[in-house]
Amino acid sequence: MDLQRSLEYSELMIEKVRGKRNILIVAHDNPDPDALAAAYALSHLFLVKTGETAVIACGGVVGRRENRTMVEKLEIDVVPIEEVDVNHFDVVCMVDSQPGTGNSALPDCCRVDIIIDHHPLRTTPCDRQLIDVRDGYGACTTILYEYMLAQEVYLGTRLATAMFYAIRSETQDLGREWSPPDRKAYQQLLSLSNNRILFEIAHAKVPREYFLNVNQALESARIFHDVLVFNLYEVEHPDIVAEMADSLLRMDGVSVVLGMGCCNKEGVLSLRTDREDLFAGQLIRQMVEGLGSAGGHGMIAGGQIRPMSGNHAVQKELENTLVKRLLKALDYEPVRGRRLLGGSPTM
Ligand SMILES: [Mn+2]
Repeated sequence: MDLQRSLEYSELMIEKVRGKRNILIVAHDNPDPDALAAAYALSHLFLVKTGETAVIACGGVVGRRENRTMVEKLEIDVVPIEEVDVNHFDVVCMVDSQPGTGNSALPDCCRVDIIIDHHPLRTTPCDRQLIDVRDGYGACTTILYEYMLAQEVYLGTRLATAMFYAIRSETQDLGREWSPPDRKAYQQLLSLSNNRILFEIAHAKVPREYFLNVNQALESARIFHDVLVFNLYEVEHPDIVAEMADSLLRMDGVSVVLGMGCCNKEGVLSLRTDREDLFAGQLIRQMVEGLGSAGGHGMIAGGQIRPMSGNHAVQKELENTLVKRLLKALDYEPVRGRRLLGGSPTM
């Protein structure tokens, strides 16, 4: 942990919002538990230290049932960014993302005063901006946990549970891209968390569409060398693509998964790998060049294709293009995909 740095940054941030009536905290679109908990924690820090109430906003939807249950049970107040006037705020903060990387509905022209993130630094810092980007951290929430420690802020059960669940899901229980500070935060937050609520979140009921998506992921899955590709086509919310990608990475002999879907005329891409010699964030950016935007970490990355045609044939064509680019980036021979279910090679 870097408590000295956390103390300095949190101090500067608190001073920046002190006396400001209108504070906005933006999480990335279709927020995951890490973005939600980091925003929740930052608003709590500001409330305790300055008495100011911040508004938490994001684009897209809280899609996964686990995440919706987290928001409901832990009473995290998130509003759609379309419903707020971003020009109305004195201070704008961004968590778990950076301006100009394509995963936030916050207009690019909007001034961002505070950025807290754990993705590689991509934003160009400008004057008087406070940027705490620690790309060695597995979860953005861990940075916020350090702020809480440094500022000696008491963590209630709800906030602790949200933060614990965030680190747990982001690092897959400290199995993926975790750092010693994540481990420490995870251990300390566990003892403060409500395990009954944690169970309710992790075992949330899912609708029938969920299983239709599972079926589509399996039916469409093709394997090229150690790369598995699936296409869900139209989905109700983008998170499902990432969820299926995580799950299919368990397939024997597969070490890279590319998942695709389309939501509200936007293509949704998800890339997963368990190979430590690859950097998923860079791979996906190479793949979407000229087609959209993307970013991520070493083992998990995501992208957006804008605009995306609703036509299946066009979407299939895009899939072929992305597979070609991915195989090339990995230095693999072009091959025909083998169906995950079924013996004979097709397509
Ligand atoms: Mn994150």
